[in-house]
Amino acid sequence: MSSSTTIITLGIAIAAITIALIAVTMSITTTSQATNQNTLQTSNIQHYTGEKREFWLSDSEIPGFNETQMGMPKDIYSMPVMAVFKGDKMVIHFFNIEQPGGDNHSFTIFDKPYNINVVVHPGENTTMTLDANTTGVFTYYCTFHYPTMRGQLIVQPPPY
Ligand SMILES: [Cu+2]
Repeated sequence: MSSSTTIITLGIAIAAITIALIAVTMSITTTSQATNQNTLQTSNIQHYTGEKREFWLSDSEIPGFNETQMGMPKDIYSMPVMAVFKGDKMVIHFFNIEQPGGDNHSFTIFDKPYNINVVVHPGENTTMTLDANTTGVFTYYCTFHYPTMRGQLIVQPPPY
């Protein structure tokens, strides 16, 4: 092999190695771009951020209920269940629809972590807000008309 042939062969070999290196580098770049894209897509998934949910609640009574015979009040809530998702902000409008001189009613939750106790007089109403930040089933009740006047607040896990 002459020295010029050796140089040419060496040159070709060096060129081939360079091209191979460039190809490998490009493929690494491409892979990392794909990884970045995947990361981006994952972080783009929407998580439930909660909604404002409004409720209109009042006192009511069980028709034909004999308080003396039953040994408990005839009073109940107009809604025995309120269901929301964790992350929701509840707005509860609570009405006492008694005639003047009638009973007081309360909306009370002492099941932790919720802590609320509001009394409304006959003919009056109030609006409460409650951040549903803990899942579970929680009892709401009227302190004046237990055990009939009560309901369940259901806070479900977020839908997505
Ligand atoms: Cu009551």
